[in-house]
Amino acid sequence: MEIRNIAIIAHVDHGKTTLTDALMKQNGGLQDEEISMDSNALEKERGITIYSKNTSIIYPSASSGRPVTKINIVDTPGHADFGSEVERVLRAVDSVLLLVDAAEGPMPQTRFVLKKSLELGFKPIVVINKIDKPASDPHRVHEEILELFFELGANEEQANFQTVYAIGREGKAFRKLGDKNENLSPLLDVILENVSPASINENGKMSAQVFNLGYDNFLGRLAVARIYSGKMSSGSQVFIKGEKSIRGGKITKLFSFEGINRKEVSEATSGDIVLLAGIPDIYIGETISEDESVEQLPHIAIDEPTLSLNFLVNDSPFAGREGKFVTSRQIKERLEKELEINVGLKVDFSPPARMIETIRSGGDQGEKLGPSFFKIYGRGELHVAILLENMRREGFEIQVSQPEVIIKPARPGDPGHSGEGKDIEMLEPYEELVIDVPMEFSGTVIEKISRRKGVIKHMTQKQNIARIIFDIPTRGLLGYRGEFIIDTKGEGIMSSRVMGFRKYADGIKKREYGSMVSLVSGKAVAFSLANLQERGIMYIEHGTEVYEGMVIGNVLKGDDMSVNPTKGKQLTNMRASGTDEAIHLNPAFVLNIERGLEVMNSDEYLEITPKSVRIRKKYLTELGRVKAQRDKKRN
Ligand SMILES: Nc1nc2c(ncn2[C@@H]2O[C@H](COP(=O)(O)OP(=O)(O)OP(=O)(O)O)[C@@H](O)[C@H]2O)c(=O)[nH]1
Ligand SMILES: [Mg+2]
Repeated sequence: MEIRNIAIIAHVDHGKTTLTDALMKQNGGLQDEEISMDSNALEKERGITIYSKNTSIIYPSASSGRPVTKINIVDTPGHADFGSEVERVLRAVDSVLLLVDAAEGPMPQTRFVLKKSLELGFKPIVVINKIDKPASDPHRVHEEILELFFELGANEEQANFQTVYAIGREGKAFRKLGDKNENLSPLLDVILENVSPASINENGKMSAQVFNLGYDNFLGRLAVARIYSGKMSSGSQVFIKGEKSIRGGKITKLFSFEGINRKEVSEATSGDIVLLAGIPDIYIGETISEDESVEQLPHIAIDEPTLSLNFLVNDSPFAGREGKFVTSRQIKERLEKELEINVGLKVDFSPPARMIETIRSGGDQGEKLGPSFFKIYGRGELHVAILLENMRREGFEIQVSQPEVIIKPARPGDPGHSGEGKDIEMLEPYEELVIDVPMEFSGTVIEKISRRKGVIKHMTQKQNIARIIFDIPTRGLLGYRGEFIIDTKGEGIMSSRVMGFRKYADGIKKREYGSMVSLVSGKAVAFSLANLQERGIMYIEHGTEVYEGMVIGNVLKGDDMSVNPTKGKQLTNMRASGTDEAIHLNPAFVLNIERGLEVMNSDEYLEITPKSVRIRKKYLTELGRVKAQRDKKRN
């Protein structure tokens, strides 16, 4: 059977997974209506794809009388934080479907994934999706895509791309606007016409390349690999060639993708995408081959992290109340497991070995726990937040410091160096930021972003919506999302992605508000919150338990402010009914991990437990904070 290998790529939310699900439903890959490619719990909850995943369909159906083909499809995540996944996936396929929302048009991630595809020499098939949207404008979007192809240096053949129109949610595709059709066959036919069959070099020596990793509790590390030649068989001895080592190994189990499921097979042939177990230290980009003489396939680059933060043992006064896993050793083991599959993540397990004594609730007291924090390097706030969210659901308690962007030196001639002068320059990550806002908000937004060192690259207007494209240091963008939502009354859309490291920008002004810190421990009461909400936005509600040093809200004007949120009204003997109802509390800005990472300050930790997310001062007492300030000034 012939095989075609494609990936579906697009900006976040342009409909990749919905289209993949529909392809599976119509072509026998999915019997159960409820099953989706977004199978992970967090993916379901958030409606975004976090991990790229493989599936396959058979088309046309055996009953059609036409020759059947297996189409391996990789559904990729659209969020920029997971962009490095896409880059790897592209190396294992022969073509891509570039989905573009018929109303939004090309967005930052569209540009990124298209650029990578063109560089690899692919001839993308463009799918203008969601043409059912009232605001859709497929003609305009087609023009914009064509412009983007040219701008990214597409050659003539690439720029002469095939376009298919689709309503992924209804499982319909059309070769031309205005066509009538009830299924996705036109898209599949275009794939068969345009994507060459995966090279069937069955008689050559086996060689395959790993482009994704997985983990199974019984089988250990798994590798997803594309076979380029020969046959791969279960139980066979193989050679592995990587950047650092050449070694032997044995494939203990082999699976091929059948729909969304993996099916154990004894053998797979050139052109197919397989999952294999048995090689515990296998890594992205490594070549698996029959014997040592087979040439190593070109290396696959992995994007560098852009920000870092520390993971610490939770030592807040409420530590150990909710979590099952709280020690440094447990956190370390969990991070080691994460590194098995989370390729964009790096962890430094050996920061200064400050020993701490932690008292575990009910556990052995004062156990030496080793280094008290680990330094985590990630691809963005969401990348880190997803890891933390998974950990808390598994029962971990943890504290983290404020994310900081990675700053690195560059010599003249190094990538990112401005070329001005001969000095070493410090570089920081920059992003391309695309903003769509109603015209009336554009002034405020431009002003705020300029203060954060964003520079306008391009500005257009359609109807009443301005689209503004900026270049901005990641550092300037950190913590801005929440403000943007408020400033645009929830009507703005912002989206960005890291473009690379460039010269460090001086003088970024961001934080204009302070923290409201509790002076006491106890239960917050409405009476006192009603007064405090005059000064800022509260993160807690009536009845929330607080501790000394916990941040319970922000202060819109000025510096930090210490307060007592537990102070009730003077009790009188007489119960004046009705008076309490007069207290009007604004809804609290309840923290979740992403919001917390965004609004926390550098002298604070975010405390994460299975049930709570709190911000706290590193130094819980006011005296401690004053001393720390003084020491800082002295040094
Ligand atoms: N109007 C309309 N909405 C659609 C269509 N296809 C998908 N959607 C909606 O668009 C949203 C995003 O769809 P997904 O399929 O999750 O998008 P995605 O590209 O996989 O998103 P990420 O994986 O997070 O990048 C969902 O709310 C879908 O219901 C369509 O054809 N028309
Ligand atoms: Mg998706």
